[in-house]
Amino acid sequence: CWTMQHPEWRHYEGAAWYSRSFHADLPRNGDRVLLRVGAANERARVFLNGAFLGLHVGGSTPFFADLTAHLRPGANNLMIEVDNTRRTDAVPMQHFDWFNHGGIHRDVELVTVPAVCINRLFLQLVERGIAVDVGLSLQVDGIATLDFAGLGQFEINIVGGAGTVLLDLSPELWSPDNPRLYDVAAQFGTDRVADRIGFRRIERQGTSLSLNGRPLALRGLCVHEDDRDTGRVTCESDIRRRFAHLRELGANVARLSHYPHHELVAKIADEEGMLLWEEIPVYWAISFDNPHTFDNARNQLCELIRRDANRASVILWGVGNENADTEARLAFMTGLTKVARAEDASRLIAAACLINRQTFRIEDRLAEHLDVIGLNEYFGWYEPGFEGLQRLLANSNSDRPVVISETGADAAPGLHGPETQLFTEERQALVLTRQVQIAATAPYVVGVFAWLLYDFRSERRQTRYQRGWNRKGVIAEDKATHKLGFHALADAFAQHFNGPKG
Ligand code: GCB
Repeated sequence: CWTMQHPEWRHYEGAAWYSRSFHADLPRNGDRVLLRVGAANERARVFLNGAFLGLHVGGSTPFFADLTAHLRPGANNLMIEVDNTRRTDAVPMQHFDWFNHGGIHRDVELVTVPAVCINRLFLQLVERGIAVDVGLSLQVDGIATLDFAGLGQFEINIVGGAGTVLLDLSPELWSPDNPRLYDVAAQFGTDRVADRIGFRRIERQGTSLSLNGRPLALRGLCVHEDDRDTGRVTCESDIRRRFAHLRELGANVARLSHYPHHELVAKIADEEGMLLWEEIPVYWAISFDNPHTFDNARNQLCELIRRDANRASVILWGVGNENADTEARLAFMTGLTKVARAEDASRLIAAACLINRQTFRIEDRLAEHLDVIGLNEYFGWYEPGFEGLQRLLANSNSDRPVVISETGADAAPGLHGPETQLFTEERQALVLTRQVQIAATAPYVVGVFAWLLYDFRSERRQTRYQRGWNRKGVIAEDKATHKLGFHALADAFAQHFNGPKG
């Protein structure tokens, strides 16, 4: 992130150029050389040796550019222009409550692939076994093979570049208690794609959730991908520390707010047995009536789902956060639920909704298109007292599971005082305790996600306790200092929503 390179670049918004010269062997036998960019915030234009190769929009998902036609023997000059200018028609739009880091913030790789390569390998548990879906880069016919953990070698008939097969296997099921993964590899011609995949069933029945047929309650926290020193840039040890903190809290799920996080997060969650809610930044009042904005959101959703479709840890795709219930938003978000289901029928769809302030009920016309209704509410913080929450939950009814998808309070680390004093650690501890207790009384509420694990940078937060930081973390921005709220939340999770993990 250039925003973290020099203090004077911190608030720069606009275009910046990354350049690199590299030597590449010229591809043979029709091979192609692709550039893969893990993510660049927010639009990126790729040039090789002066030729424009393509534009990618969306700051958190991976994209490829085909370099083959413009590669030269000897030195090649790669340039990527990244622009983080906030726009009203973008996803997210120009207002959001996190820091607008600019730049290429994930890995950049050169990948050589044969002319016909595998670009989709999706395995999912279905009633009669495991369904395998393979897609190729060209519409050719042939036979692909699949090695399933050394347990068998299966053939997949490919017609017009795609093929499916049903494997008559009953794998040991993945769960947080037993994060069993299988090594799987598909081969077509000389191309081979390998993955480590877990198999589990996530379902809703009425107002309940189940994992592998056992009731599932969600003890969660939201997490931003933000680091005091590196911005949006993360690494394996940062991610493992995150999961260690979540486990200390007794949490079994993380909501990766409010955009796709690094792909390693879901891989490590698969390994360590943490459940995930992943989402795209359809956040606040984006341009719901603009078809280009919809295309952008749809593209980000597809890129996220295609990237993480094989991750057992991901149980929920989130299609939006806190958008008022208007006609345009309903059409836009319903459209996204359809896209998500068409891409991946094996997971549940959620969105973080708002309360209807007139009827004082959980009421949202999007609800009938969702599997899980998220409710962002801050009783005890933005609204004094908890009576409102009790009234709201008693007043509401739901035919499907509801989760509190955000709740919490700011606490300046080290600030102590009475529970009634805003910004104290005591206040935050009280809010988290009461919120979890009250939420647990509503039969249709199956979980709570506290807002959030770590304090994060947000320049719109400028009270004297915040100074550019959203302080609702139960741990400070050093990712080490535990606030009282951390222990209060751990205690509350030990008493509520602690049924079988599945
Ligand atoms: C919300 C938003 C989240 C904010 C949070 C807050 O409801 O979804 O992005 O950061 O409230 O701290 O107010």
